[in-house]
Amino acid sequence: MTEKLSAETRGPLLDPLWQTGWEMVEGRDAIVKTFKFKDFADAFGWMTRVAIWAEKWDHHPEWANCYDTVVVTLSTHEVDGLSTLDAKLARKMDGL
Ligand code: HBI
Repeated sequence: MTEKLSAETRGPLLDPLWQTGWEMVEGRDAIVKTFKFKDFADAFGWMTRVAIWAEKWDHHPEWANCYDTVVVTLSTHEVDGLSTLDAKLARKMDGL
């Protein structure tokens, strides 16, 4: 069963993400980041690579793409907030 990150455990997991441009969503236990790419093809290619990991981990982003930009929000529906899966997928996205 996926657990919601507690106030005690979330620090070490989330702190590195603030350094790479992730932020908390106002009024929601979720994180958001805007990714910019060279063009649409690059943005879509990156989304495709992310999608493979999302399927593998059964954990999917909420995202919107406009040309060279992808705005990504991560949260875990099952716990209505952040879980380790969100931190894991965020780290993967930063590395792709
Ligand atoms: N993706 N972000 C997110 N949060 C979830 O809770 C989630 C998901 N993808 C698939 C998934 N849960 C399934 O495990 C459940 O819909 C059954």
